Amino acid sequence: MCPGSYDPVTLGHSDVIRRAAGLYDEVVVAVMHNPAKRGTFTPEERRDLIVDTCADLDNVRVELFAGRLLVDVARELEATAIVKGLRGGTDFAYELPMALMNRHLTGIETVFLPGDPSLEHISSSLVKEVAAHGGDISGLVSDRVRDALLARLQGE
Ligand code: COD
Repeated sequence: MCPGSYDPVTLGHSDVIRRAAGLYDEVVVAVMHNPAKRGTFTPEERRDLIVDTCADLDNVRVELFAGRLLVDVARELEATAIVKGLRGGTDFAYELPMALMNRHLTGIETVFLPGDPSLEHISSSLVKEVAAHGGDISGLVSDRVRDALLARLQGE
C-alpha cells in the first residue's frame, strides 16, 4: 500500500506509485484523511485526481480511509508492505519513527523508495503555495490537477 494525504496528488507521488506498481502485483493507494480536518480537496476529489493520474496502471486501485490507524488499514488490506517515497534526510527523520511504530504495532515493514532527484522539491503544500501566489505549477502536477487546483483557488 502507498498511503498519504494526497491533497492533491503530485508528480512526486505518482512517480512513487508507478514504481511501487512495478515492484508488487497489486498496489492500493490509501488516501488517509482526518475527518476533523478540512483539506483543500475533499477525500473523494483527491481519490478521483489520483485515479486520473494513474489511469494507465492496471494493478493500482485507490481507496479512502477516514480517521483510521494506518496499521489497521494495512491489516484489513492484508498488505505486504507500506511503501513510502523519501525526499531526503528530512523525510527520513519524519518517516523513520512512523515506520518503527507501525512495525512495533503489527510487524508490517515499510519499504522506502528514494525520490527521483528531479521531483524531490515537490510537495502538495509547496505546490498549493506556489499556485496561491500565481506561480506556474506545470511540471509539478498533472494538467488535470493543475486545472482543479486553479479552479479551487479561484473559488470555482
Ligand atoms: N518524491 C518522493 N516521495 C514523495 C514526494 C516526492 N516529491 N512527495 C511526497 N512523497 C511521499 C511522502 O514522503 C510520503 O511518503 C507520501 O509520498 C505521501 O505524502 P503526503 O504528503 O501526501 O502524505 P502525508 O505524509 O501527509 O501522510 C502521512 C500519513 C497519512 C501516511 C500518516 O500521517 C498516517 O499514517 N496517518 C494515519 C494515522 C496513523 O496511523 N498514525 C500513526 C502513524 S505511526
